[in-house]
Amino acid sequence: MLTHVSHWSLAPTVISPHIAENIDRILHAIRLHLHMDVAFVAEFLGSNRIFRNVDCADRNAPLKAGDIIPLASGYCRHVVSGALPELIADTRKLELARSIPETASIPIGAHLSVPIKLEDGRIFGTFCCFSHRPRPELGQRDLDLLRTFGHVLAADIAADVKVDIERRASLKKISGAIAKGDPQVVFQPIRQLAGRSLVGVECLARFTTGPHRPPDQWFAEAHEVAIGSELELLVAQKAINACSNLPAPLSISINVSPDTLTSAPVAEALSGFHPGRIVIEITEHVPIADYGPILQALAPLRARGMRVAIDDAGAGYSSMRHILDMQPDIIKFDISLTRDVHRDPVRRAMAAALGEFARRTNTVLVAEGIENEGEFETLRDLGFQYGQGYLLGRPQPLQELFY
Ligand code: G
Ligand code: MN
Repeated sequence: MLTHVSHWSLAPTVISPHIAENIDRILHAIRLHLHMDVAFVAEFLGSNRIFRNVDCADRNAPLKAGDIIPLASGYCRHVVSGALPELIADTRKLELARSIPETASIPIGAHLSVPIKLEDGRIFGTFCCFSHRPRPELGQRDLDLLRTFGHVLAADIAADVKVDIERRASLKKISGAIAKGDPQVVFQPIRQLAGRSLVGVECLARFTTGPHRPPDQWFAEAHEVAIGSELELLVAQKAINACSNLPAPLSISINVSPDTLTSAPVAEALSGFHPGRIVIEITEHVPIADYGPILQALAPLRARGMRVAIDDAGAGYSSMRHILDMQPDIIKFDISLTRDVHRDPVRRAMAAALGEFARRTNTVLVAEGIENEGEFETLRDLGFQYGQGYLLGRPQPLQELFY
């Protein structure tokens, strides 16, 4: 769980594909122009260098993209510190160059290297090329060419570095919250409208760590940095652990996004509780382009007895298409439709229509966000079987629910 989070700090910068292609093209052109054997871009990573892009004349390259070599060995560190010049036409003539093991082992006869400096002065890494044989004819103009392209590379990479810095800050913030025990899970009762007896609970995430903001903003940020699904499944697992003694036949409803459903080990996260008492609430914040993969991911879970609910029906992206294409067992009537339903004939008409739809299709309806008796009675009289909301119970720790 959350493996991405624990390794974020030592990961190389994420370079976007079109920038990586640009770098490859520049390396290739420069290497041919200067008649060198190898050209590369290396990123400094703590005490290591990682070779990001390598262009090489022969197939048995002494280096390949992805190789990680300590900064302590090789030329880069010495060039950046000024101990070695950026242009070395003949490595045999410099004692420090001769003392570097790679000079003999690769071998390196001539070496050109410029630091890739970002706007803030930070050094991303180096842009280098070398030839196996000494190249006494190399001069200032060749170095200037490398420098010029070094600036082009730095400008290209800078945009990705900026995104990467923000990404790391988000990961740090989220992993910090997780380390402090977030997200915590609270449980909101779902009750029968006739008689108000408890039928299940919806598991909801809560963050106690700052910045203080609603859980959906935490999830949105986590999805932006590709750990949204891990966070969702962490909540699911915590919820299931907390519910191990939930009396039968009470159900637990767990919020899962379509993205998580199609890309993460949902079945594994939901194991450990009676599948027939699990409801998967499909929560959507972006339009769904293709329902095929979602239906495919749901099929084995449904086969084990889990039920599917469409969350927030009638709001935003949770459209009629969801209902038609996913054929849910449960439709959750959005809070925005519940609000003032007793006073607003238009909302009442919508509730009545959805009620009729549910009866004809044998779907269970749950009204969300019921806050007062007026809303409660109106929905009950329109044939809604179930509801939740502050009137019927706040989201709360499970023990308090049975207290
Ligand atoms: O999208 P979803 O329906 O899963 O989100 C439910 C959210 O709505 C939870 O954060 C919960 O705390 C909140 N909520 C639950 N009941 C009520 C209610 O009666 N009124 C309001 N305003 N919010 C509610
Ligand atoms: Mn929900």
